[in-house]
Amino acid sequence: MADHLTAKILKDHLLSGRLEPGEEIAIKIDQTLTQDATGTMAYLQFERMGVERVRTELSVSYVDHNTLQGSFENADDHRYLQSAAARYGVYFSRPGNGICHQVHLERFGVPGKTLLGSDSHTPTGGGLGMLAIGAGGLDVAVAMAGGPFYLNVPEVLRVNLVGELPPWVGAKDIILELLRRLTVKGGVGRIIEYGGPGTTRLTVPERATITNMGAELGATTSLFPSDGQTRCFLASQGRESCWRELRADPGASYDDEIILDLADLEPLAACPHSPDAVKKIREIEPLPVDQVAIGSCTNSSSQDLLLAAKILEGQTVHPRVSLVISPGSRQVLLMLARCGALEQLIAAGARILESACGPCIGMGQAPPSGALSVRTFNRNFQGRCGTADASVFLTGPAAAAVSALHGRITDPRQWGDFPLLPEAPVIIDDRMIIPPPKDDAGTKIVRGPNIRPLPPGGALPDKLAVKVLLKTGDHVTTDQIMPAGAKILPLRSNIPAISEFVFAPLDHTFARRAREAGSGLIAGGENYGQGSSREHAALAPMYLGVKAVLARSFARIHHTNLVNFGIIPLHFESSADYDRLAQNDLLVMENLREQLDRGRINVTNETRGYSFSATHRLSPRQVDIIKAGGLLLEVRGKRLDEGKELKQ
Ligand code: MIC
Ligand code: SF4
Repeated sequence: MADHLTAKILKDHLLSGRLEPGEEIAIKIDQTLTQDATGTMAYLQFERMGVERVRTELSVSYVDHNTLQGSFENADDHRYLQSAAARYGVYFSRPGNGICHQVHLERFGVPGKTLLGSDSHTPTGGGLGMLAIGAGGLDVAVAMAGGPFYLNVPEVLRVNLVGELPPWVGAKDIILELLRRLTVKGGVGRIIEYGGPGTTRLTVPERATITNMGAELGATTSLFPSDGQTRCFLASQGRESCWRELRADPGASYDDEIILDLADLEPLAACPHSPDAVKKIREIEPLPVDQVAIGSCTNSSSQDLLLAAKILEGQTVHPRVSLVISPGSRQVLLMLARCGALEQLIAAGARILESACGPCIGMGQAPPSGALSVRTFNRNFQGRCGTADASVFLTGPAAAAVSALHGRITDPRQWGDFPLLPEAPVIIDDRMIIPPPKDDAGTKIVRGPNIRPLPPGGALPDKLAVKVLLKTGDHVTTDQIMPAGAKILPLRSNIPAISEFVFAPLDHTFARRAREAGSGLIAGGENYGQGSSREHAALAPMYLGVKAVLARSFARIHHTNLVNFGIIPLHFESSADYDRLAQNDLLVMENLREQLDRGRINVTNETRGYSFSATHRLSPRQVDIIKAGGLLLEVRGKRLDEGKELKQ
């Protein structure tokens, strides 16, 4: 039978279940990655499992998000992560070494392997032909302990790339065009597999820009074949021996297919406040620009930054614009320094930031009030940049650099003929990656005062009588449920403290009201919980007493995170049921355990005097997790593998 690439990798890693769309399967995870903002919690959970060393082929702990050290919290977490990595056999990428996805692509990714990461942009690795999936920290902790990763078999959408990109049109425009066509929920329940003649000229960093932003489509992951481009990239990283050819069999059939003619594309931008609000740049120019930010895990490769440097060479950033640049990795920064591009950027007035997430997650560089910021990033949700009334436009690096010069959003084609770019010098430098010692050699784990114990969950009661604490619209992001930014991110390992900010961007009274109510329910619209993988968007509401979320539909990672922390994700059966419900209504669900087994839950709205049915999309395994009060409680006493007991 002719298999697509997704089927080949899934078959190689299948532990249980059938490869039929919608079926729950368990797969073996070869590699894991964590980053500091989700990692501290993931290693605290891993510690609870009582496993001596990680059981993956490779696990890496990155520090790239919480790098502003305004006080002791982030530095304490970094020290905890470094000691936990040494203790449990994990590579540690030190602060300043770069953004997890860029460094993983450069130094660790291997075609055909599975990668599970506690960050929603883990699919960046699909640019190398890996099956790379984002998940909550607890799922990654289980994978580090040798446990399987469960997922519902997604449909596979083939994107057939044909034709050739015109000058000044890049990888970012390809993924923005897909976002325009498919929207932020177009990829939900799907893996996007790229193929066709248009793929062959795309380099691995370009492919990684595209697979990175598959997360914005809501896709489980995205992947490219492993071909000559892949080999060439791995060779440039001194890792050609990891290469193997991987492609779909001729004649493989897909659940759906779209054709994208690259020749038809032109420079695009995602307009505020959603990555799918895509327009042609020439239709929105010449809006005045206050800030330009080049970097993030989407567009910070040497190729991207060499292009920006060439555009800026010998010129000066417009007086109104603050231009900030965060190279994706220390290797990229070293390379810019060696070939002179760094000097060009500095001379043009760029403010060079460290190789980290930085402004992408609101860690500094918040734009001024009411400002317009052009960013090469992947998310432009309102307020994520740190300024509630700022407008963020997402573009490729060429449009960003040209806009920084003009002080207005500008189609990069106005710059002139596409410049000849210098060859990037080869630099391989792993000195900021600390390999784990052969054994734990008595490593002591160091915990600062910011690291608080995990809050306990509790077994599911048989009756719930809960108030609707909040009713939201569609596409609520995890940035809205559990905001990030320089003030809140340092509290990621302190759930009591961070829970004060739950839903703060939507309703700053939420935490107080939830505490007063003691327990409650959230009513959501479509695609509830899109965006970040942060399990804090489930863990902190759980801490505040949220027992269930009743929504029209959910984003994949958040749905799993809710289950993992014992919050029941329920679906409205009809839009009329969603419309009738109001904040503060009292909802009662009886015989909950039995009703969960049946898949349909009768809900009585005591306040308004009517009943309706809700459903769920939980597997029997997930129903058991919910009944136990969450995954950590459910795995207690269970054998994960090789007869090793998991401790609670
Ligand atoms: C993001 O881009 O939103 C983050 C910050 O990288 C998150 C992870 C987190 O919240 O720590 C993600 O994408 O998963
Ligand atoms: Fe970091 Fe931004 Fe990428 Fe998230 S999207 S990993 S915050 S660079």
